[in-house]
Amino acid sequence: MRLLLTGFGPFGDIVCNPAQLVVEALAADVTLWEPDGPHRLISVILPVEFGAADEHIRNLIEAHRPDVILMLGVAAKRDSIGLERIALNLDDAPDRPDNAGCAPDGIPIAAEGPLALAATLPLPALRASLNAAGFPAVISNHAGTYLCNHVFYTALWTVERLGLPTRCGFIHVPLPRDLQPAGADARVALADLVAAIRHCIGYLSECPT
Ligand code: PCA
Repeated sequence: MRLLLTGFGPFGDIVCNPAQLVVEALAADVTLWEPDGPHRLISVILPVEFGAADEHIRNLIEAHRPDVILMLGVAAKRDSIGLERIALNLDDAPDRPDNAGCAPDGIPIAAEGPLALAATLPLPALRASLNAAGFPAVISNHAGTYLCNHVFYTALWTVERLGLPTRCGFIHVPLPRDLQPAGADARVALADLVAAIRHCIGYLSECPT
């Protein structure tokens, strides 16, 4: 399996993005990416900038034509791992400028694209597998209207435009207790998130549809 795995860097009051830490931990896991093993990884930390992240994800898909795209971002207010079902063709963050100062106010992402696109991963089966392994995971109906939704939509639309068989999904991770002030009541630690996304990679590599 050729996997494109993305995370995001810091933004707003997220000084250290757990999505970035999870991607970096998995990229460094030599048991997953043995030189002669079956899996190839392209891992990238995207900037929290609408324009730059958009260009980056399109170029990566065109250059690498991965079998699976798994994109990660943090959703600090959630307490479970969220498997995103729908990407909206909408950037809407008038009060939340990105790291380049861009604050779109209800702008379509792709003028010629449909209003929404659905993840092409087997979400209910993936949720069941995560839950059976003890990870708190739910299906979330949409990924917001900020950067995570933007790259999710752009990836799905790019795959569709190019006619690729690539399966594509977005996962929001909660803020783990290690990245919160001492005493904060978070359900998961960073190591749990790394293990959960590792579980997803294993599941997707064994389950072709
Ligand atoms: N989370 C934000 C953008 C980057 C990230 O990690 C979001 O949910 O859109």
